Amino acid sequence: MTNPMHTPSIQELDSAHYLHPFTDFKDLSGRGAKVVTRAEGIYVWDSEGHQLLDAMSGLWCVNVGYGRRELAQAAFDQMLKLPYYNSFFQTTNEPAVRLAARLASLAPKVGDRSFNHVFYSSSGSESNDSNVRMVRRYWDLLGQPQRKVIISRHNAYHGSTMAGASLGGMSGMHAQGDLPIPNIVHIDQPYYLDKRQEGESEADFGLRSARWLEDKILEIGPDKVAAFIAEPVQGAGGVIIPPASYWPEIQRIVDKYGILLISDEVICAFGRLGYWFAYERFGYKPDLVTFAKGITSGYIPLGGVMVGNRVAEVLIEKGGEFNHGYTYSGHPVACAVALANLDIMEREQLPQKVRGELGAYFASRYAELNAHPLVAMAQTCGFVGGFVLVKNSTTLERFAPDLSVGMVCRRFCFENGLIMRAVGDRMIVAPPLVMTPTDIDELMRRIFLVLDLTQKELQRLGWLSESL
Ligand code: PXG
Repeated sequence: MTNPMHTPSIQELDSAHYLHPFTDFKDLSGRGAKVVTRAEGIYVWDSEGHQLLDAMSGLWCVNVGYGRRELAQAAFDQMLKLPYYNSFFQTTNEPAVRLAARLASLAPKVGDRSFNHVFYSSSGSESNDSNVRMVRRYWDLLGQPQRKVIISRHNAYHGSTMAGASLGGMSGMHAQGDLPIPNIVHIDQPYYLDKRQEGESEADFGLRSARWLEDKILEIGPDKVAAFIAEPVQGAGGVIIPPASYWPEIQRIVDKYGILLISDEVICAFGRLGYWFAYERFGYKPDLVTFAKGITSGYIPLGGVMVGNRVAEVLIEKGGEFNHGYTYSGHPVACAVALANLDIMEREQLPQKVRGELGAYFASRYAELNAHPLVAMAQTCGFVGGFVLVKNSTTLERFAPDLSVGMVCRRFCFENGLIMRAVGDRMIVAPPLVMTPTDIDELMRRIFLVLDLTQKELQRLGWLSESL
């Protein structure tokens, strides 16, 4: 099972041939990648036998946990029956059809915004490219081709393709690719800790930050704006949970100007926030919903867009041929795995658990982190959580960004059997939805341990006073 002798040769081949995503290739090649060899439940193991509690569910995706034989069986059976066929030339396949119907039945109907159609891809990035194509086509078909601009938010993550990275608001990505592509603009994110004014309540901040959308629409000209895209809770940007007043005000604004609302739920759907789709948690009415990751719990790539009736009716009734699609749109094996994954989630009532007692237990245990002198604003929303590492938890004094305190903390995580992500000075988690209360206790024990070690290290480095 574990063969420590093997690790250096894998690492050598890795650095000789494998260019990793979002990685400084030379730096990694110097230190050697951690070789992850197996996983079960909420734990992964590396090639040296270390066990790590995976509080990131892989990359926000392994919602039902690792080692689910049913998902392997579904893939095996489907591969033998029909491993692949396309849906381009007036053909279809049963898993893709069944999954589309199942998704339509799971998506809550809100007014005229019901969801009866699905467009498939293999990833969140591709799905957001499809969104750009559908949004543009929609306005063209309605005789408003000048409506081209899609508004997004700084620090958003919408993928890594040209359109996905442009929709995203990551400055590092824009800088390397001459992005964004034309007609994509950004407003600020609703991050209370960073953007609040002196004495401003969270509720007031929620309204003010939503109105940055209205300001931008008026600046561009309302007749030129096609859509607004946002994650219900910003994930890769650091688990930025918006104030409760934010989404209702966004809804008022998109309705006032008639622009389309795209909810990018690649992270937030499929139980992550306690609902099948996250817009239900916040009560807004999107026209398009991006999904990926949790649809198959990451066991096999699959993504897509839930297309609401407002858009679908125009594309179907007026559109003629839609010149867009992927080889793997509606891949039968991926769709069969997704169906089996939804079966597990339904049978084990994972969304209900996350929005019920289990989510409440996680929220209350996680909030205990606020008592730690290094921590501020520890908060969860469903099964995502984040806090800020601060110099002083009373005054909320921050560390200088160039100290990379998050990376110091993350090093202790790895050394102490915990996978927790650092985003600047924020530490974030998105644990598998199958965590039991005992697992949550173990997660908290490990987080407190790494915080104590981080505190000692920051004091040793002289970045933190000894008196805390
Ligand atoms: N939208 C959102 C909201 C995402 O979180 C994508 C789109 C793109 O999905 P694909 O399947 O094309 O990767 C994502 C992906 C991180 C991290 O560092 C997050 C993602 C991907 C890679 C890294 O937290 N989210």
